[in-house]
Amino acid sequence: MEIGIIGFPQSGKTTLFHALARGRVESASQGSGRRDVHAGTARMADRRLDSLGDIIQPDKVTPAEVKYWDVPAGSGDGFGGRYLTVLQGADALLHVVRQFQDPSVAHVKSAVDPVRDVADMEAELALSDLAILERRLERIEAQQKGARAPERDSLTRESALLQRLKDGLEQGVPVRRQEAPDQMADVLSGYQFLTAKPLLTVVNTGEDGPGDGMDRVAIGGPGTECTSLSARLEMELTQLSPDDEEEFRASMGMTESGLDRVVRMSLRLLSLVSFFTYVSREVRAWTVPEDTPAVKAAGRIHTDMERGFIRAEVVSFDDLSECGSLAQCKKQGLLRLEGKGYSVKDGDVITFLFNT
Ligand SMILES: Nc1nc2c(ncn2[C@@H]2O[C@H](COP(=O)(O)OP(=O)(O)O)[C@@H](O)[C@H]2O)c(=O)[nH]1
Ligand SMILES: [Mg+2]
Repeated sequence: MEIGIIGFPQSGKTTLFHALARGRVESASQGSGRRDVHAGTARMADRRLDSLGDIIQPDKVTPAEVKYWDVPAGSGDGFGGRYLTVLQGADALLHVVRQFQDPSVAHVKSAVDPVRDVADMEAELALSDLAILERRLERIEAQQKGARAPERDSLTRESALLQRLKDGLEQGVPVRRQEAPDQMADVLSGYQFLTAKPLLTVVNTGEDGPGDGMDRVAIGGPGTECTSLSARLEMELTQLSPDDEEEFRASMGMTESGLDRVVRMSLRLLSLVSFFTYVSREVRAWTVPEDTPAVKAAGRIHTDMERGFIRAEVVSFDDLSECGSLAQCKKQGLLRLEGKGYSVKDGDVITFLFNT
């Protein structure tokens, strides 16, 4: 899973990025730009994985990972060049919106106004999509001139769809809220429109917690989520030992790490589920889209496992944690044998049997 972090200058993007990546940051240049785009990986916190470690006592526990890109932006005329390339490749976008009032941190605009920034970012994303749409519409028009009948028909259909999306965008409706015929889904996904991507809005509240107007910031609708945290506080907490961190959070009345929440909401936004494997004394978490068949889930681990798939032995995390051991689950008949087409559920603990 890859997530592009966007937001206006001084909103806290880089701070949040470093907190999520906990120091595991690489610089990557996309295209020929002078400034690097930073990428980092974060482990996906999952309490179930921790307790599987306690039950199974493996040599190694490996969480699933998510990759974040820190994409500086906010030029006012849409995303372009290498930034656009990075964002188009992302599965979801995370918009950091500044709400914290800190006189020592300059603001590029006259005043802190999260509601305005949410609207401005929507416009920025829409501008990027409009530029792509316009280029494509022009090219289609040129192609139609020399095209034969069947090809011309499909170009006409595509052009009608793109024109409709463009009209919608110009009226302020993001592509993710627009309807397109099912048979155009492939065409549409090829464009990687930014306003079609799932969007997680993270309001950076500052250390004092949410101020007024949070409810106005929350943008809604399918494919969007909204949460709040203090990027600086989360960053500082990553410097503490896990015990100290928990103690601090408890003393502040924070039940959950803001970073864990961001990861959890991202998974939900992308309709991903987690399953767990135990192989060669390693317990490991994986993520796949909801309704992934077992044989495809096996393929995530190794292509050989997909090719030689025989069956999957499945127990739910809840059953396993209740029984206390895999052997006990087997005895109680809670270990199920499932075939290729079984759709993997969140929390499944799976052993794949396969021919090599
Ligand atoms: N007071 C306060 N300052 C913050 C918070 N998050 C970020 N900052 C500060 O805001 C400034 C800009 O943050 P940065 O992450 O570089 O923003 P970016 O331009 O969006 O990448 C830095 O000085 C941060 O320390 C926060 O939660 N509270
Ligand atoms: Mg930055």
